[in-house]
Amino acid sequence: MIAFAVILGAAGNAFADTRRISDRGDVPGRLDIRSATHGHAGNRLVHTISTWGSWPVGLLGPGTPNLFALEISTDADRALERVVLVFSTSGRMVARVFRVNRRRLTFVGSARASKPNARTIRVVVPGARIGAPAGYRWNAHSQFQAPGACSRACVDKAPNTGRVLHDVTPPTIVLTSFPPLPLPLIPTDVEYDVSFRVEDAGGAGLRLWQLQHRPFGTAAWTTVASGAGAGLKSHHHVGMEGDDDQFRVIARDGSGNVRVSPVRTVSVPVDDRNPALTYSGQWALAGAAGDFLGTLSTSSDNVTPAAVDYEFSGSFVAIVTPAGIAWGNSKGSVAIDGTHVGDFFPGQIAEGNRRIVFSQGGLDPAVPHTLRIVVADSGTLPLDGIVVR
Ligand SMILES: [Ca+2]
Ligand SMILES: [Ca+2]
Ligand SMILES: [Ca+2]
Repeated sequence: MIAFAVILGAAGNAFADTRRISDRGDVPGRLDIRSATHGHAGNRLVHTISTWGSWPVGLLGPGTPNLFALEISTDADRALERVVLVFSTSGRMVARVFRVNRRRLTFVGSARASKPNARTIRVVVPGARIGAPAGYRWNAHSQFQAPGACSRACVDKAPNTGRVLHDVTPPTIVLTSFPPLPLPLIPTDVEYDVSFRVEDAGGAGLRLWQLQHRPFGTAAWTTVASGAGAGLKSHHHVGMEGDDDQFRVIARDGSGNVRVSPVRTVSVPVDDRNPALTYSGQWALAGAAGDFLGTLSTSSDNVTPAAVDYEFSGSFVAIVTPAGIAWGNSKGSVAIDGTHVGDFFPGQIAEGNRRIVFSQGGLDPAVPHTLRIVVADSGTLPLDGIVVR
């Protein structure tokens, strides 16, 4: 069905990283290449090839050896894995994708071809047609035959030697020290480390990563750390009690592909020993290395009964305690603005690290609120900190 032979190149792989390939007027005939481009929209690969002179669609008709081609190497060696032939039939541009095996072509499927102007072809190839690589190396090819200088076919390539990289895959970002949403990370101190891993696939390499920060509830991001290399990164953040820090990571590869990570929120509690908390009744101060700031207030006084009050502004408030069985049947009774909103039972939560044991959202952030926790049952009630957002 394809009535012509393709003069396949044996070019090596160049490491150029340009989106546009320029080529001189270096070959006789009407298909002398002037430039070629690559780009991608999602997994659709977009290529153009432009000539120095104009030519009619019918010049590339079946039964002629005249055509354009994309020669594609999807792995590390020099051999081609795919070739996309662009020619015309019945006055329409068509593109056909072939698998190349020792210079034998096997039809894979069609691609979309058009002729946006008198000198240019444009091809849109689904990435799956060439094996969905993260990146590939390619060159443009034209061949033209006519009596005279091109009686034995004139072949032009861009670039004339080697191939150019088309990296179609943005870097990957793994937020290694950030827990999954929706629970916020609760650090043990107002200073803490965040870490993440950035890697690139597709051949262009990681060019830039940026760790960005903003206070919860604000719009603008500030870059707090950046660098050029791939790998595991760590950043030491210095915050304050009551901060809600949001972080994200942006990574760009050498071809301009960009990835933006999900946003992670780190909530620094207001400590149980913060002067803004007022205690009544009998409270003791304990605490170990695992507690926020090493402090933990406890009370068994359900007779008086003991209580703690905290005024805050925000739409969300949460109570942080170490979970575990050490607290017996203790019950904390929670009121906001004088209304009982629920209870928490620290002794019924499986042993583990400190965590949010009670939370309430949907509050009006425009007005101040009062949180009151009352020791409401026998056992020892622990309080490590309070989170407000
Ligand atoms: Ca040329
Ligand atoms: Ca890439
Ligand atoms: Ca504490």
